Amino acid sequence: MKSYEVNFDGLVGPTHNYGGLSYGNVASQSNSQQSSNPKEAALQGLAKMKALMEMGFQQGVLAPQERPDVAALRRLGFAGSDAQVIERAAKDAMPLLVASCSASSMWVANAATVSPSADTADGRVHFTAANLNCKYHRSIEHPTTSRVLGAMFADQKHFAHHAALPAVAQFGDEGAANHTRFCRDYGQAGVEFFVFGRSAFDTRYPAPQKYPARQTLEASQAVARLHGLSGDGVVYAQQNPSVIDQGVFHNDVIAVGNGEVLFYHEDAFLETDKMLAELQAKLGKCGGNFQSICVPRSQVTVEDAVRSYLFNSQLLSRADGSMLLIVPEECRGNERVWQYLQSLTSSGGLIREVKVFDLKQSMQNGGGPACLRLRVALNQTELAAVNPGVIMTAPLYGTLTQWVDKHYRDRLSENDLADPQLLLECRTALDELTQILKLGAVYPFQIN
Ligand code: SUG
Repeated sequence: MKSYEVNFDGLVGPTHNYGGLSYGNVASQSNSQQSSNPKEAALQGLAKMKALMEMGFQQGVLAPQERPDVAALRRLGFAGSDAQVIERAAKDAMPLLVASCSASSMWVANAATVSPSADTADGRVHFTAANLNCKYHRSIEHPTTSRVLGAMFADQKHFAHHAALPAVAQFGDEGAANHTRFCRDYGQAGVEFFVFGRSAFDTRYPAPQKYPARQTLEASQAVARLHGLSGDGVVYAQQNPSVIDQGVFHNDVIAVGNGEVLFYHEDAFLETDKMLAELQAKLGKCGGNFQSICVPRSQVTVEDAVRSYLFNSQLLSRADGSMLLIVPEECRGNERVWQYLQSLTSSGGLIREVKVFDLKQSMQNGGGPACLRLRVALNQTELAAVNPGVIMTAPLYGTLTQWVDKHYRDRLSENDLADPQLLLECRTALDELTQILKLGAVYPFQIN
């Protein structure tokens, strides 16, 4: 049976703004307080989805969340009507209002960890929503994420959903951004590669000094257990703490893998040789031939990687067996990175082509092409069981661009977040969206 890697991209929500909320994420901090353009952000994301669909890849869409999150503000003690909750938060605790308005759910690489059915003990596709426990504005995503994923992958014969891990730093989990799957074919058992930043319970592992390590070893292990993965099908590796301190807040800022290939920076991991040998041995047992492409620091520095998001690219397998890299425009703007990419594609290796996308609105908050997508490997039967409303088609692209044009503002600054009208605009837009994507009631305002 044929199998596919389906990319589900996060649709940027109407409150996209630059809140400076992510300590340790260089772009988020340096663009704090700039005014944003939510309409442009959403259209840039949709253009990428359309382009991939037109190239013949399976493409889906993942809905944004209800923001401002009034219920979250109520939990923090703000009371009254919805408009009063927003006004009071704006007056007394603006940072909390900003956090409750973040459109950060667009970075769906952090929505969940997904294990394909070929890897799991019960032969179903498993999803664990990420608790995103490291940042308050992201920790409020998982309940809605779970409902949206449940509405997209509803058939329990094929899909199993797990609630987010306990909401404490010891189980900090950032989802697929720290998870890669290697395989010979998407439908065959593969090796799931979990990268963590620190251990919560074992002091032998080093930790970064400056910025937080968001993912713990214990969280990765719990996800592997929940999904019923076999020991032979899992490899754990530690991120180099010094790159976290240089702004690599997720592993997908310094490495990307697909199929049998890992594309990574020389400084990305600790004990790299041991890790590569384990990946090779375990993928070998699955009939695969593990290959790695190491980008040397002499050609691309960690700073270049963080600024250009070279590794936050989508590494896609084409029908002829070659690979394509989807990179953000910022890669073209960095001379060393661009030179490296030219030599990579002309060397006769596996990666033959680079395609560049303008995702500036998302990039300014530290979200590149890979952050914007959640990969779900599915066989034909499973793909047929996915809610068809979320699979990208030319008509759906048309409907969604019109929907964005109708509902989104083209300028948003911090003061606008205090406007209770924004909440009404968002709810109207999202209510229509759930009908377009045939999701049913998934948002708090639709349920309560
Ligand atoms: O969690 N930025 C996100 C970016 C997530 C990128 N995802 C992956 N690498 N997979 C984060 O730091 C910034 C929001 C703000 O500052 O307004 C933010 O949440």
